[in-house]
Amino acid sequence: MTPAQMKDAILHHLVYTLGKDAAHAQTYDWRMALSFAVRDKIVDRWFEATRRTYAGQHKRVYYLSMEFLIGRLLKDAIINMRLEEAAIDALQELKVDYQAILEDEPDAALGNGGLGRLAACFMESMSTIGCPAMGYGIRYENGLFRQRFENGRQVEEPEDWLSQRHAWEFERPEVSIDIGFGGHVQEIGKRANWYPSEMLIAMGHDTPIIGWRGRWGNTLRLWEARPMHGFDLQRFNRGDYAAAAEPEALARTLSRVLYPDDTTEQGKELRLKQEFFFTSASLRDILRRFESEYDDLRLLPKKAAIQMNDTHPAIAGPELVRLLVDERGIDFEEAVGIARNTLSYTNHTLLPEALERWDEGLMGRLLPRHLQLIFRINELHMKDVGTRKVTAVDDGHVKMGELSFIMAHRVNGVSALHTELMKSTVFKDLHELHPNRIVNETNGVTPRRWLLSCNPRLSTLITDAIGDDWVDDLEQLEKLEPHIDDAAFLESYAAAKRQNKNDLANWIAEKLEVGIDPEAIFDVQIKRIHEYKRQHLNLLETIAHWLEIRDNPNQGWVPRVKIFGGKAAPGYVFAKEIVRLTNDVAKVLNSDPLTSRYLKVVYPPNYNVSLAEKLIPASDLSEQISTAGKEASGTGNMKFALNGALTIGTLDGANVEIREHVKPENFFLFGMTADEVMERRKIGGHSGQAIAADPRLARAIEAIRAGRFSPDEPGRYHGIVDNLVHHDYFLVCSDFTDYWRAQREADTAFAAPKDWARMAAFNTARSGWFSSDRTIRGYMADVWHAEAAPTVEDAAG
Ligand code: TH1
Repeated sequence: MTPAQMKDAILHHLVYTLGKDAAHAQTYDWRMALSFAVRDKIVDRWFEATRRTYAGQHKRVYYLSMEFLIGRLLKDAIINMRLEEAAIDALQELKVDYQAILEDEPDAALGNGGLGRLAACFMESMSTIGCPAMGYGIRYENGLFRQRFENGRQVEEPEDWLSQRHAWEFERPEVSIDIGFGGHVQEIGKRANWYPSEMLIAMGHDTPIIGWRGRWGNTLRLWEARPMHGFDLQRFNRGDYAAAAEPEALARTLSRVLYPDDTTEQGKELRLKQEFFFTSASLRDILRRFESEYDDLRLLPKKAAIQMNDTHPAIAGPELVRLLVDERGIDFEEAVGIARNTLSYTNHTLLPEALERWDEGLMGRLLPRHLQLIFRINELHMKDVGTRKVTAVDDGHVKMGELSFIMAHRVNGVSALHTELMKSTVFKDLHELHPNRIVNETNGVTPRRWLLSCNPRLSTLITDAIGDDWVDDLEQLEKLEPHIDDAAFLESYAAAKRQNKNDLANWIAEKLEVGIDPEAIFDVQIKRIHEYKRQHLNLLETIAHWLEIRDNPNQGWVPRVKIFGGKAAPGYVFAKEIVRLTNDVAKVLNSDPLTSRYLKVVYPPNYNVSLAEKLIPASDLSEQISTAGKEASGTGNMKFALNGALTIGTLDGANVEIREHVKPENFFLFGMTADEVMERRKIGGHSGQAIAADPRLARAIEAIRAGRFSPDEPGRYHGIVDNLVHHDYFLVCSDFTDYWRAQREADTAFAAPKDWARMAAFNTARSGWFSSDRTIRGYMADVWHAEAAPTVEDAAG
């Protein structure tokens, strides 16, 4: 596409799709016009991929996920379609600011954190590889809340990304599926009829996900809940206006909001309804498509692989069995076999507070037939393995992890360590009974968004050095290794980082009115706020460091900017206190004339995908400091390493594998191992001992306790202090001393800029393995038994 053609396409959409003339068009109008122009190009390729999948009778992968944290889509589409030059030139001629258009797009925040972002990276990688696939989820009207700070405290505001027209989706009223809840079951012989008491409609909305070079495109189908019957005209005519609108409002509640809890489980009825709503709609859509092509349901596992992203779609097991047995007359045991061979399950966490369990009473009320089937599935499994030791129903609860395991032919963990811990802890008994079921698929991230698009300076440098094959095959980054000994290359590498830091410093100055020194170490911790992720460990080290600088302000300290980003779940009190403490610490430190040129704290609000794209390319140090054994994988850790930030981290999740790849000397390791953590917890008074042994830690805790960061309310953080001193389940105090040591090692290393650049470049060169393309190939081979389809030729741009 030439710039002139692009310009025509933009103007065409401006006038005929948006009904605006160029003289009066706003940024929004230009953004929509550009999006539609790009979308047109995508559609042909997307159709072609669909045609080929049908024609070649390829196996399809169905990725069922409660969350797809896709973020902005315009730049991704432009880059993957190789339309960037055409778009920039066309807009220049039209005198429209390209960057402003990109920034105008709201983030599609249909996820909480890593689990949802992983699903988004997977969608992009499946399209890049040419794996015929479809993502299924919920089209939340309100995605993850917007975070604002008021006097340091987090305030949540609704996220209304759909208040403007969404340029990327196609509404599919013809794909409307009725979903039932409640009611009763009538058994007739071996089959049963379920008569739900409440019905609503799931309507599909399709977003094309285009792969790199436009060679393939898959669909993300998100369900919107709609009332079965519109509003009640009789009631309306009687003057009862609110009641007339009630059924509609009730149904819509189902796809209204994303639950804002990351790795914690609330056990709310509406959540179970959301889970069944999208899982059932997806399965019926899958079976409808399968039956349009094949007439033998026993072929299902050969032609479809259905992935359950965590246990949120775990009702897929019983629902698929129900659809096969009750609606198609297949024998129960055979149905369980077909379902199991089709389904697989990814576990993303071992935290007990995250494992879903549903009260039998609730389950029986909402899904009476499913509860019956769960009992039968459980009985059959116990009969098959010859033991009653493991069970999916226990103590009046349905345990969704066990149910998923029993109903899946493969169960995977998301990093090597996490997978081993699955085998030895949460799924120990099930693993012994099914030793081949658990496999590992270490997470990955898409290099298109997380390097090519977010870090153009580094991308250009890489392409100049080794060509651009790395974009399809990230392990080619290893070819950078010989360049790392080349002083000119290292200088350019450092210059790119420095320019990214300048950009970020300017942005922070403008948005937060805090001046930061681009020469300082940019030390970044961005992720959901959670005790196990230990933002408070980072804060304690910050405070201890501040106090030490104050003792001796003229001692040539290595300047540092601590950058935090992340949201706390609205009901998670401890996390919200950490948010407030971070803001309070920032206030005190940033205004301290003795220390502020050496140490600043910035906490931009509303951390999301777009902010990550700004922060990661400008980072020097990546904080991955969870208590060992608690972070299943992490994926931010990979994005940082790829963009040349060094990690300071524990041996947790994928940090272990990152360290192996980038080599121990290019990684600041600290802290206890997962085994040591388990041992340490057994020691009574472990935190008291740690505090007594480290005066720096004692002083930092005392500063918080005495109200140095909350002089107007000295007791504000006594909750945090008590937790640290008396409980400290996540062993913040016990890991502090070693963390401090590693931080000072980072200072020393940073003071030698050439060596630092070398280590950073080595991180980039060795991070190729963490591409989600590699992860997806792993799933295709070990879990889905699916092959890539022949893709179309490259988009010429
Ligand atoms: C995260 C894990 O905490 C993280 O370590 C991992 O990298 C990521 O998943 C992707 O695998 C999880 N997010 C959630 C969210 C919910 C429930 C459980 C998990 S685990 C709602």
